[in-house]
Amino acid sequence: GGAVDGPGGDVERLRRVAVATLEANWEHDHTVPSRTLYPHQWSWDSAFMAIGWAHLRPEYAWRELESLFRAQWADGRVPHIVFNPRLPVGAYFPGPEFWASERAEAAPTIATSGLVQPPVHALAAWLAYRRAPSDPARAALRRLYPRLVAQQRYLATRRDVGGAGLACVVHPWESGLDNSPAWDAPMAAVAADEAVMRAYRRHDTAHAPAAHRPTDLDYARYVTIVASYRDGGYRDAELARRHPFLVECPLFNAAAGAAEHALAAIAPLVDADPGPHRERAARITEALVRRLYDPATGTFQPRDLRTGRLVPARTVLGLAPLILPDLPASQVTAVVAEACSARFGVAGRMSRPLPSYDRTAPDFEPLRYWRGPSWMNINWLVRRGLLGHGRADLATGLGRSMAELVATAGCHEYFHPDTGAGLGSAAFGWTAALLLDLLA
Ligand code: 9YW
Repeated sequence: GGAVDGPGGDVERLRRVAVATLEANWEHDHTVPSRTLYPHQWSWDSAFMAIGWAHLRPEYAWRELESLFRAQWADGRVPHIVFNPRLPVGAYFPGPEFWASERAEAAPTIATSGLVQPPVHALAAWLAYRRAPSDPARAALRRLYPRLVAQQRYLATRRDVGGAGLACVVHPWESGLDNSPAWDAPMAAVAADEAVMRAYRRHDTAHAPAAHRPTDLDYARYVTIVASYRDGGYRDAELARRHPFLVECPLFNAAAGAAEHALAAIAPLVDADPGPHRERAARITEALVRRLYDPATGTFQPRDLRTGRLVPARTVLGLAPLILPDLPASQVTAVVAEACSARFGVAGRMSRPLPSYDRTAPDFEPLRYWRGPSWMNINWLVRRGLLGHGRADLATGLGRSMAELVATAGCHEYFHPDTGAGLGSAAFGWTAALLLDLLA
């Protein structure tokens, strides 16, 4: 280990903060992202938690992933929220009564949302196993493998709305980067007015300043898009004809590609054939480059299926394809250049943390959630990508910057991209989990 150097005492102190945060967020069979803001189980959060638990209590990594996949739908989708039935109504908006998953044919008995999130779970399972291989870990992998395969199949078939070999997201929440400027153009086409929200009470703005969160108009549109999907029984047939938001996202699809690589590594351990996973991985990488790489900007951009056009905003989503081990050399070079540009500032010694959005853009907002602030999970993914492509020099700079953020501000949800001040929840699960992985 030792991704972060410096006086051993500092690293020990950081580790203790991360361990305490993770332990405090553990809830019978999963880890909550935040006790106040997000008290249920979130999908990609759980994958990151498992990566962290593997360093501390490997059995929790498997409980975390297995509790999430128990809520998998019959069609293979892994819901982005699994609701904890022990919590009171109103603990989160939109809650189970809004999603009404029990009315959908494919849904499990436990209440969930009907959306998905980036499929980083196979990668998490592989990393957790590699960190702490054991017989029980292998048995858990055996149980998870068919579920991970079904998750991939759902995305590759029902969600390939564009028919070009990429999965599309049907809601900004599915990207994991809710109010990223990447979604401004496709969201502008969603008909909604703020009056929609008068019927509901937001939960997030009771726990965090409104200026650090999506706007009411964003929420009105979020609710409108979910209602449309829900009222169609969360079915994916003919989405192109009837759904208001359909986008191919570079991070989401890079995660799907990385998942196939992870499944290829897992397959021999569960007596399965890695061949088909390698083939699918290659096809996803090829489709990503063909559909979402823009030679004019030298980065990856989402494609709005409603207009057929690439979204112009340059967000950190464009750097995510670096996590693909088979990304062609010319795209690696271009994306590393984008990461190192003044827009994102990655360097062997970083003067400021990696932002979620182009810091030279006129609408860069250093406080507002995914429109500028720095996030540990994205940093972790980009760092992994840099390491995988032989840029240990840059990965070291990014790793130091990540550790410094937590050393100064604690395990916050996100961080001010200039000052490093902590924003959002002060005891955030994936910040702790991924810090543990960084320090290991
Ligand atoms: C919300 C839990 C989730 C993350 C998402 C993040 C946020 C929920 O919190 O979404 O209320 O906006 O954007 O990536 O999984 O941590």
